[in-house]
Amino acid sequence: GSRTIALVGNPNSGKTTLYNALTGSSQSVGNWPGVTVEKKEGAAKLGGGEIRIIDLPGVYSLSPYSMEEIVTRDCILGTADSGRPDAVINIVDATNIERNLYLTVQLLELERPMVLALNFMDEARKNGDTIDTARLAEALGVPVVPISAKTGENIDALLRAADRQTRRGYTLEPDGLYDGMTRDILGRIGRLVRQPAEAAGIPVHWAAVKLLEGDNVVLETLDPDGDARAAIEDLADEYAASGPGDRETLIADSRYRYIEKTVRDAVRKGPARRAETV
Ligand code: GDP
Ligand code: MG
Ligand code: K
Repeated sequence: GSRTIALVGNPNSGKTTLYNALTGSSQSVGNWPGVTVEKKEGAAKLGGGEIRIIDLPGVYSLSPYSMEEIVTRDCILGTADSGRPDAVINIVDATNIERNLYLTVQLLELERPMVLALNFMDEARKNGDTIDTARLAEALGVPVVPISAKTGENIDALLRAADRQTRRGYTLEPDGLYDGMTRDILGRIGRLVRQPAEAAGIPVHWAAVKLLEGDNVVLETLDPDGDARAAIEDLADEYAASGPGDRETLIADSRYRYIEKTVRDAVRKGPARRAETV
């Protein structure tokens, strides 16, 4: 069958512009089954064949607090009716890279094949920003393709990179994403839920992240037995006691530290933007 690529990004990251550039006029719009969030699907042409493109709702996070977030993560996991996409294009606003990468690292936690589309490169260049895309790609463990969805710059290269990713099957989360404590607790939760996660077709590592955050949708989907539930709660309590804030804040802080370091290493802002941020 034909391969499927899902577009995921923050609101206003240029998703619709990219979707239109990739699919031309062959788009169809409907609702996700059972929900009122809009779903768009179309086809992009590549080398005589077609790739199915799904445009997902704009999101900042993959928590279970909004229908947009649940639709997005269910689609990527393949637990929705649309079938599991073979790869994800994560579209990122290059002029707001640090904020946009918060969604990126949550997508990396899903360990699906992915390409980062660094959009608004025309604006970033005007601002005098320089972004070391090779370094960014190495830090994140996924290809990074600078584009401008508005002008069409590098869209073909993006589609080819995404097509290559569809043949990979998975992406490995970067080693440095979590501090040692977070990694240790995640490993211990993962061992408790390996079986139900595999049975539900949910990546064990991602399940552990969500359970540590206190995600009740994932907890009820996996429905671990009473002993495992109690053990997970004990681990979450141990984690919460290890630093300031609650479990969700601690894991978010770990992500933010990784993002700050990555941006520090790969991005140099132009003179105008440096003045803005002091
Ligand atoms: P969405 O909310 O992610 O679907 O974002 P849209 O595709 O609606 O884009 C938001 C705004 O950014 C629109 O005004 C687009 O024309 C503009 N835009 C999108 N991509 C680019 C780009 O690469 N460069 C510039 N300069 N503007 C862009
Ligand atoms: Mg849109
Ligand atoms: K605490």
